[in-house]
Amino acid sequence: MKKIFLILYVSIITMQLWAQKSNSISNVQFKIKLKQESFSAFAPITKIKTTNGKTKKIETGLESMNNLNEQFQVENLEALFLQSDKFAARHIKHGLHLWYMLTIDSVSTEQILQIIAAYSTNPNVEIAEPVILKSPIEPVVKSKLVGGMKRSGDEGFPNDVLFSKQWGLKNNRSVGADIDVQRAWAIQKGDPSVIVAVIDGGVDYRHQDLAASMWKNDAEAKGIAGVDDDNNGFVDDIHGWNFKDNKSEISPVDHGTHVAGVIAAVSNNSKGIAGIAGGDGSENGVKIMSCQIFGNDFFDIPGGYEQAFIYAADNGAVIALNSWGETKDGEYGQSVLDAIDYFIENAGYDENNNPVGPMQGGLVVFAAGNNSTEKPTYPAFYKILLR
Ligand SMILES: [Ca+2]
Ligand SMILES: [Ca+2]
Ligand SMILES: [Ca+2]
Repeated sequence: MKKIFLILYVSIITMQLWAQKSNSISNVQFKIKLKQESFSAFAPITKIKTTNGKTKKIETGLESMNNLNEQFQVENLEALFLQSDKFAARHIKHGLHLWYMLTIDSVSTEQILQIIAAYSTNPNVEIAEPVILKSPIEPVVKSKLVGGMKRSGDEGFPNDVLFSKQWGLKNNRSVGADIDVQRAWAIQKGDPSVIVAVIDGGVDYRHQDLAASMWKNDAEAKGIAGVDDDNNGFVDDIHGWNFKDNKSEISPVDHGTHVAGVIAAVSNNSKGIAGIAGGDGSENGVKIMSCQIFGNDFFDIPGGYEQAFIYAADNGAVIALNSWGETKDGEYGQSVLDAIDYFIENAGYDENNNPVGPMQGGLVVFAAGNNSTEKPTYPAFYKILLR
């Protein structure tokens, strides 16, 4: 399996010059993590003040937090992570149940930082942090390099019509410009037991070069529409989940589809490109689970990032592929890192901690960005990731 990791790791290196959008944090939402000892008394309910009939009052069972909620006119307070009966024990072990997202009326950046500071000093709060906006890492330079030049002995594989343009995989003109993929393919071309979660824009799961590589949740595919057939908390999640709109239908997005194609476009099918782990022509490459966090508009979806890692781990993915980053250099959301830690520790295990799938423990890959900066950009800078 290490060979698969290497193949995917190298695939990230091949991604070209990238840029990131300007720094920013949400002006309407922020996150808190309760202290464990405060959780038993925490019981958030929303009341509507009768004085004017409009102002919401979020009561929590914790007096000092009620006061903060009232002072800053908190409009909504809800769990950041979906509660799961099946995986409750390991969710609680990782403290996922302690995270909440709070929503207020839009304020200035300076004001929301002051509000977050006030929550940080509350005796019931372990962490209060902003929602740092994220953006996909996008190509900004087109290469004129060419590739696909086969060596003697390579004849016949792969036969994909666009392989000659995949200079990042195979290139005999510019030394070091490729990943010399055919040497890797001599060892391993992919493995359908490996499920790769593409946490990105939605993957075009009907695409002629991707349809056969999509992960399929059989219980839902063969189940009843509108029913959560596998009782995983997500209704009709056949190929993944659309966290952007919180629904089952995946909206195809160029960026996510591109990333999925690099990994697992069906190889040797005479169509399109060859995926790096797209199999040998028998549709036996790795499988793609689409965890959609971006749309074509690339707006940030607070909360979906964290939840995507949990969904992926709890539903069989063992590799999480990410081509996005925080837009604020050097800063990160601890909730995102907690979700990454969860994936790394729990992927490949069932709810009873029994090994399932091709490997135990998940591998998280992030694009490091390529904007010629020495500044750390998270989550790629997180020390336990491949990047
Ligand atoms: Ca389901
Ligand atoms: Ca269903
Ligand atoms: Ca192909």
